[in-house]
Amino acid sequence: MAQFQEVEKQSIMHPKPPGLTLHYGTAGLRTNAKHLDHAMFRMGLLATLRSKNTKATIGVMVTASHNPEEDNGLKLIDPMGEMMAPAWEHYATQLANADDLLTVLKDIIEKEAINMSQEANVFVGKDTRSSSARLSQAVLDGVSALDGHSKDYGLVTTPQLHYMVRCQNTKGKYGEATLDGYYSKLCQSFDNLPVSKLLSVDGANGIGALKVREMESHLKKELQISLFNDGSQGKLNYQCGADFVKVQQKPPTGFKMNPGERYCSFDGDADRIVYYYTDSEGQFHLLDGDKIATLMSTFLKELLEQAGLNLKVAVVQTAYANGSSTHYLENTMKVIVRCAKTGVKHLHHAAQEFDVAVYFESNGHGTVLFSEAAEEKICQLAEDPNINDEKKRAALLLQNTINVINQTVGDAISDMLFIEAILAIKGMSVQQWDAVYADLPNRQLKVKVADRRAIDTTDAERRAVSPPGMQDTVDSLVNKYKQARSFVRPSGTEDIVRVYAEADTQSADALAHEVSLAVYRLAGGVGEEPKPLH
Ligand code: 16G
Ligand code: ZN
Repeated sequence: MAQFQEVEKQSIMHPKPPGLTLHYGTAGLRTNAKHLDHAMFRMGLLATLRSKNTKATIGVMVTASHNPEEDNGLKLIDPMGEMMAPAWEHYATQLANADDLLTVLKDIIEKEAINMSQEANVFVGKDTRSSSARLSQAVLDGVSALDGHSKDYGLVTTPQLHYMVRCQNTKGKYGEATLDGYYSKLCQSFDNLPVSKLLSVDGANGIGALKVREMESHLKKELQISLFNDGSQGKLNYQCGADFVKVQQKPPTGFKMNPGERYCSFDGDADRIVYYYTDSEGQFHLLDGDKIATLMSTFLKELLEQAGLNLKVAVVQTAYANGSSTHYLENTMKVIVRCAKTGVKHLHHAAQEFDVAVYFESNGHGTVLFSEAAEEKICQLAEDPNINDEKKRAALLLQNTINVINQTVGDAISDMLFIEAILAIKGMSVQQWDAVYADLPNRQLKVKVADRRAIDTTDAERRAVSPPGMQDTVDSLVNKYKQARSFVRPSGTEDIVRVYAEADTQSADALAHEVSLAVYRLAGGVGEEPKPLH
């Protein structure tokens, strides 16, 4: 077939470095940008096949998110704007590593019974990394090698590309598949909300900064944004951004904070956000994904009650969610809480089972999902002329919330607008938000092992089923501490085992260390034995 000849010819321009193995992991492909050209070309091929297979537009985002600027990677986006179905991740890995490209390609076509004469459409976007332009061209080459149509959105945030894909495949029902469409949808609903405060935004020197700037003209005066780490000087994700702030528990380097003011940080592709402030004693306070989920779910639950709508609100977290947040949500707010495996797609999937579900990872990636039935009920109520003012107000606020939220994936820009609206509507300061519950002291550590697959987990990663004795040891260590919890899991992005521990005091550090030692001894630790933190 002519198509395959074209693939063969073009693939010579995108050779695979010998001996390199890539893995399509939790959030797509990722490695040093130098080694990615062939993989990008091949993912262009895969996206085209996926498009033929689903008879819908597929998205390809070139980014390595919160990772160093020297890295790059790619995320594939399915028709409704969700991350690519796990069954296809395996094909992505196979294709990226194939020595005989055509054989693997034909194999996928046969297995999925893909009609090669079906039209294909692929949307492509990229972040601000210096390698992204070249790598996104390789993706476009892959699409055209299989006769697919492509649309290059150029510089966009990851969630913006997710949004475009969904708009396209719902024929505009979700919105217009342009940046203008995105800003108008989010900002229009925002216009109806009372907001008028200053917020400082750390753009991680990345795409989020460019896009916040672009959005400002749509925002009118409701929200005053002061942008820092806007990419004009600093390096992407370096000493700044959501991941740095969350992991280091401190503000971006070199940035002076005013006590009591609100700050937030995006990550390098603007799909994560965390908030923070310093108090009058200069103490730093972080409001992570757990605090954000609490704020959003509380707000939504109250509005649904005021509107008299019988819709269930759930919060989906991961094992990393601070125990205090889970306790508060279950016992004080009385919302349903579910725990999912780490990785956005797992949370998203779990959230789809509820009327209204807020999902967040502690690291700041999250959004809200409304079921179709829930959206319909809310819209009907908002248009009902026979309801009282309180119900009307609640229904309209819920309707605006649906529009301000990017339901396809966690979106720093959309989350920021929603959080700002909630704080304004409730007349709540960042300190009051923070005071809703107090985080339990916690610690995360990494352990190097010969093979991280030695650890296998169950119960949304909260319990280890192998190696033998691992979970019993963790249990007995946890028992020595008060209000303690700990778990171990193999990382999905690095060749290590992660350890998490929390307790009523900073003795969480000691617990995390003891559990690390147990991992080192029972799961084939390599290098030096973990040392105590203090
Ligand atoms: C990826 C995931 C993130 C998760 C992290 C865990 C997406 C878009 N990103 O970055 O959600 O928290 O992996 O990494 O799914 P780990 O497995 O190394 O702990
Ligand atoms: Zn990201």
